[in-house]
Amino acid sequence: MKKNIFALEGEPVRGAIFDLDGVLVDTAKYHYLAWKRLARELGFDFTEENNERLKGVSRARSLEILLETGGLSMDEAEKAAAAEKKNAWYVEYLRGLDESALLPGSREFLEILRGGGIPRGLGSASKNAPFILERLGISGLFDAVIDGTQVSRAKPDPEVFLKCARVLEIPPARCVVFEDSLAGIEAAKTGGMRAIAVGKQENLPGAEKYISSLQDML
Ligand code: B16
Ligand code: MG
Repeated sequence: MKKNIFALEGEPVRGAIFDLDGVLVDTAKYHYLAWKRLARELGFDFTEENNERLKGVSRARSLEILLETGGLSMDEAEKAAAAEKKNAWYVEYLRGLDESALLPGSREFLEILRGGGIPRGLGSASKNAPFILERLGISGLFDAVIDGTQVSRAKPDPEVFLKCARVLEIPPARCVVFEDSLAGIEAAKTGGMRAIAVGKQENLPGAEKYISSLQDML
């Protein structure tokens, strides 16, 4: 393995934490199909541009943004039912997911880290994360998986990444987080971690390094 695979200045990184959607896999299109279907049922159109606001955001908050877009309101029980309906459609779409949905370099980079003795964690807002990892055939490459069912505060709160670092038994300052959302970059930094952004600097200010996919880490 290369000496400093992360190519970051300062203290050597001892652990890597990955966001799921947008970093390891592109499930945004399935989220979009399901939200669009819900919007259609509610009587309005939800565009791809509208969908950008949902990336990295929790399911409950995503629904609020969708309702805002359509100029609608719901009580708590209606919201719970609508979110459940969207999720059932989303999970149905996920059944078509397989290894080919992995973003470039994902498996290879995880394997390089494993070979180099660098522990790997997952820190995702998605409550479907374990199922998605299973479908992608990469569950076995992680030492810790923290998902939306294990946190009470969504990104940009650092809870998901701090819990992950704790399970990996690595101090936050020695972990690097790979993220594609602004909320996620903020969460990593608030948690005292290093952040590598998958995306462009103008959209994701504040990271230490920018890559277009994990392929750039190979
Ligand atoms: P679920 P990440 C996030 O995953 C997605 O980016 C976001 O669009 C989604 O609303 C959220 O998970 C919740 O997902 O409905 O499956 O619980 O980027 O944090 O891996
Ligand atoms: Mg993401």
